[in-house]
Amino acid sequence: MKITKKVFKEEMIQRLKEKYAMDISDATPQELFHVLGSVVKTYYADDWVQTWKDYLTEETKQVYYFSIEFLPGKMLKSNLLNLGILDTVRDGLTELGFSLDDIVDQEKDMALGNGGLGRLASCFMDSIASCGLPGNGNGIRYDYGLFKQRFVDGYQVELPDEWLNNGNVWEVRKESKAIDVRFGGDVYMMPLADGRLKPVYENSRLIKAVPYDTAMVGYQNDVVNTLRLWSVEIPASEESKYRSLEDRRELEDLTAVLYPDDSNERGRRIRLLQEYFFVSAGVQSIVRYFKKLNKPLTTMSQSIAIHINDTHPALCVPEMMRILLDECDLSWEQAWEITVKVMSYTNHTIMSEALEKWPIELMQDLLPRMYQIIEEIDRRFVNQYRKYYEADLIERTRIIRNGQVHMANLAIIGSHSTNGVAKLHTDLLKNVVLHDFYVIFPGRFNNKTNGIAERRWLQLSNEPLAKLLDKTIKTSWRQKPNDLHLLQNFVEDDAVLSAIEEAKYKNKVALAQYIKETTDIVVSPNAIFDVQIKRLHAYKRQLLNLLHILKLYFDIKAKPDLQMEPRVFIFGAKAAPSYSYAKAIIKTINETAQLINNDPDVKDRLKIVFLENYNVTLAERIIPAADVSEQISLASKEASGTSNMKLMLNGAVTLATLDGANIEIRDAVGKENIVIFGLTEEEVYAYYHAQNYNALGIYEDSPTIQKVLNAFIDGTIPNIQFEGQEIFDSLIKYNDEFFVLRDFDSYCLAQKRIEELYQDKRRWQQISLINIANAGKFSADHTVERYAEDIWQIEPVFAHKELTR
Ligand code: NTF
Repeated sequence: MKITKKVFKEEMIQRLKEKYAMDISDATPQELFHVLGSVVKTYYADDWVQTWKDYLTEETKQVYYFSIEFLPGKMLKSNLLNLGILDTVRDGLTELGFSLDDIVDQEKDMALGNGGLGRLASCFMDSIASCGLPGNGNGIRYDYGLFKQRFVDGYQVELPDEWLNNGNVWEVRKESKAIDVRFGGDVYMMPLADGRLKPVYENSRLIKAVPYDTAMVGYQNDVVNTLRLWSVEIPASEESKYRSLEDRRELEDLTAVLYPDDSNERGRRIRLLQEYFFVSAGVQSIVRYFKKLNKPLTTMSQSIAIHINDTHPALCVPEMMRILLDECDLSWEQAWEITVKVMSYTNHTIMSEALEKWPIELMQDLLPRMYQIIEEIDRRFVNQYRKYYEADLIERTRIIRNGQVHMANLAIIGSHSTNGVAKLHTDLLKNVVLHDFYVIFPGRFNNKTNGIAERRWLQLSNEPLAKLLDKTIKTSWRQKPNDLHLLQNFVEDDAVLSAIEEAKYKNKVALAQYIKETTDIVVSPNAIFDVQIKRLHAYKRQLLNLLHILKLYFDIKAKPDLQMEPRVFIFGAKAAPSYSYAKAIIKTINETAQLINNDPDVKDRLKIVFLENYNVTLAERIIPAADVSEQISLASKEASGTSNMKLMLNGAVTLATLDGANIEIRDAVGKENIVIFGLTEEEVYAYYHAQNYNALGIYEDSPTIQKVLNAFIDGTIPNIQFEGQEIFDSLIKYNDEFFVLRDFDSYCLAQKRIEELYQDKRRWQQISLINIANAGKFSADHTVERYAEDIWQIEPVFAHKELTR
């Protein structure tokens, strides 16, 4: 259907009248947003239904991406872009007297995730649909998303994110597709007359999982996939069991909140139940769908792939086994073969505190049948492999060990593929972290370097650059991100180089205005915008950035007329509410900002801006305006990173350690077009092996480091008596776990190099251009295509469509 401006305007006027009984001229932006959302929904409704039908009638193999987090951000503009009606709608609204951007502001940022893991899941959803791949998301519809962050006296304060307050126009509640999920009580196996065993449940509870579906609209290709998020309800049949209000509350709270830790696992009952809840609902509904196809269960892997995004959905393995054994009467061997073929797993971190483990008692208590099945998987694993490998190796890889269920072990043993998210990360999995598994299952390990949805991170968020690209290299890059390469031909073209700089400048002006409005800090768009945006975590080393800022500050204090390129250091970061060290760093950065921003001696050479409530929407504002991309984790610790890719795509120059995907970015742009510093992963491991890292020694040998660190405890930075000491101790008393001091000098030199490059204007413009031109490689479109081919064995649907048309 061709949507013209005229049709669109009429529809808006009519629907607004129907819904709010008013003329459009009287509508508020909120009302307009809701009406616009429902109009947009009608534009993809037919394709959504058709996509479902096509998958069913053509028996297309589909992937289900199970993730406990999705971080889509706002969806209005993305849907308009993908439907190909962004300009039509924008112009139509203008003619009606409204601005699309004001309406966009009304949408709540959907933040059902913490950081990289959840955002990756959402970039994948966009790319899977846009590549015409048959794939769906499966997750939890939390009533409250990731907390809203406020700063009060420089401290992080967490407020609830009531994202559903005004309703959610994109979701469709599908009551008829609800699923019962069982937990708790006791289970024993009863022998039947024919010798089979059937589970009998006593005192277990049933809860109802109700799906809410959201359309994942493909980029101008008529494909509309589904993100299915489950919400808990009490089934009518169980009403009588929930007499007290507390009982009800406990249950209804199951899908109330997202756990706000991005790597620490809090051993909480609710969390384990959440995991089982969306896994069980998802897997049951998949099997129900598969049965509609009337094919033998043994062929399930030809129709279905299930992806386990990090370990949180690892219960997919025993849940699929349960269904095949208890409900479909397959033998263990048959069920196991199917399960392993269907499942695949991605590891997203090597931080050991994030490797999920659950106490046996808790699992037995909450999920007794799951535990029985896991025990049997474990028993068979040990039995099968102890013939071939030494006992120690089997002991280290088995699932149940030291009173705990090891979820990564379950995911690896129960699936046919385990992948890391960048080359270095995958190598570390193979050679260090999961080496024992690599010995047993070498063929299961593979790399899939992360990627980003270039539609959101360039087409939508950076219109000045996108328009310039259209003018310079035509528009094919919008379909094929690799065509950004064409820009490379303009690396000597002065007009294009300055135009890129102008686009950046425009974005910096816009960000400067936002900074003024939200923080009252005045920054000059002529300064270097130096950006570090990511969760606050010790290994990501926001502290290293801060130490360097303090060094610059003391340089200025020592030499008041010091010439330097003015800099604005921009931070965006949330700390897990229980992570007190991370919160101490936030407080310290905020106090340092107060000190430096208000010191007249600094004369605008330095500014620190810590923007509140970093989320997808804020990232969309910051990234297009960034000059420098800070990717400074300790080598080996950042599995991949994805903000590095987004910033590069927007022409920022990367200042990085050789960690995660930074290495692949360096390989893509060439080492002259990135600034690398710091220990390598080998050097880090050499310290671990020799156990000879000595932070105190580094401190004692360096007057600069002494000066900077003493500022934390001698009152130079005000109001951080407690936090300053905590940070100082982490470095000196506890020997600097992430080698911040070891990398400090190297980082300062790298920052100097950034300044020199920036001062050579043309050189900087060229580096910026080269980064944009080589960012296509990191499109999530390519990443999901590789998952599709190597892991999921699914094919784009156009192939079919072309044939049948
Ligand atoms: C994150 N992991 C990693 O820390 C990032 O390096 C990576 O880019 C993203 O995953 C996506 O792969 C997590 O968020 C978690 F939860 F695993 F800690």
